[in-house]
Amino acid sequence: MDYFLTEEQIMIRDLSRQIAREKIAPVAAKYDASGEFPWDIMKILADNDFFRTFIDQEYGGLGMGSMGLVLATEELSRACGGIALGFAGTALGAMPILISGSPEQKQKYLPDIADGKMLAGFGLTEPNAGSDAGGLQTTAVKDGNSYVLNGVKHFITNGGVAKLYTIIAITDPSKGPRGASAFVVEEGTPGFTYGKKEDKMGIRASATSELVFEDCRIPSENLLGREGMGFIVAMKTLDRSRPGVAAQALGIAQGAFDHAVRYARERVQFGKPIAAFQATQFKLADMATRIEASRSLIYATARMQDAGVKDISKESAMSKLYASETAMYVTTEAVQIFGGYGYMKEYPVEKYMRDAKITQIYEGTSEIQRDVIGKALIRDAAKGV
Ligand code: COS
Repeated sequence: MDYFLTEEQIMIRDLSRQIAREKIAPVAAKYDASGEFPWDIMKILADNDFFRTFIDQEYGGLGMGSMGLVLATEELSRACGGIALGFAGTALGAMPILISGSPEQKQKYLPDIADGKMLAGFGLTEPNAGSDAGGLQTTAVKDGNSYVLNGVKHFITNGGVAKLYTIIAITDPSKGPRGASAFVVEEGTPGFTYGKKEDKMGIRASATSELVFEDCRIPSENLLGREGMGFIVAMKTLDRSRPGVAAQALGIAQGAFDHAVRYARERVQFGKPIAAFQATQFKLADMATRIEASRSLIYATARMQDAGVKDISKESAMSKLYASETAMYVTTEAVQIFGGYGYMKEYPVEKYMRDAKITQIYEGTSEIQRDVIGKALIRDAAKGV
């Protein structure tokens, strides 16, 4: 397929592909086994201006928009979905500032993120508020020129390695989701500590940790947008970041597929390579078709966003739903093509299968994506669209 990418987009795609192949693939298994954070790769990404891609030019970025983010995330994830997340999770953490930060707030934080001096994280999820993002319990109480935060955020990507977090907390408990507000909290703020570091099934090179707020006082100028806008900021953030997760899923699927085709051509059974059997070819055909369908949907959604289309909730949810289900399907089939070897850690495909699973869960489960799509369809029908 030719997606008619611009020269700049081809450049970021090819550079990402090269870094993935030369720098990430050789260390993917090591970081998967150790669960350590890949600081050396983050430095390579920073040195190659990756953190500039999703930031506007006036704040030190390259302004490559959603397409830039999607292309880079896809290619990096092809080698390792976990390592790619240090990058993509920073884009997610920066998103509330990009969406609702004032010019002063953008000037304060975005250039350092663009320079790769600090990673970012997004704090929405709590132990009792996962899919039900409206049920947050973390509070931010106004006190003079400050807000005082109390509560726990958990399963936070880049938790413990990021220096800056965008946090959604309740400022008016009487108003439900309309009582939430968005804030920036910097590492080292008194009253802000890291809790449990998670030991995960997949994406093990990605850091996931709890953020604990105990009478954590932050200046009122850390409020993003207006009080009460936090839930909307969170939903808009997810609308824009879900194509990124979809791209991560796409990269994982493509990576597993690459290994499966290579293996099918080499593995000889019954006197010929298993790629010569129709049973294998049909599997590869279905895998490749779903991968390409995911790519088409994701790129189309990213282009809608970059063209300034305001409401991309439905398309964004469709991209994430379809690509993550595809990643699970393709990686499982890749393990099947490898047979017994596929089940062994000595071979690369079982890791892809473990890494794929999270894409059906985080930034909204597949069930939540269907909920978002379904509601949008009904809304469109009511409007006669
Ligand atoms: N953009 C702008 N506004 C939005 C929006 C969007 N994408 N989605 C919802 N809103 C607005 C609604 O219009 C509504 O506004 P009003 O109060 O003016 O009517 C408000 O937000 C509440 O919306 P809704 O009633 O749909 O909220 P629900 O509590 O039913 O929750 C879902 C909606 C389930 C979609 C939301 O909670 C969600 O996305 N959950 C998943 C969270 C998630 O992805 N977590 C993963 C971790 S984050 S890394």
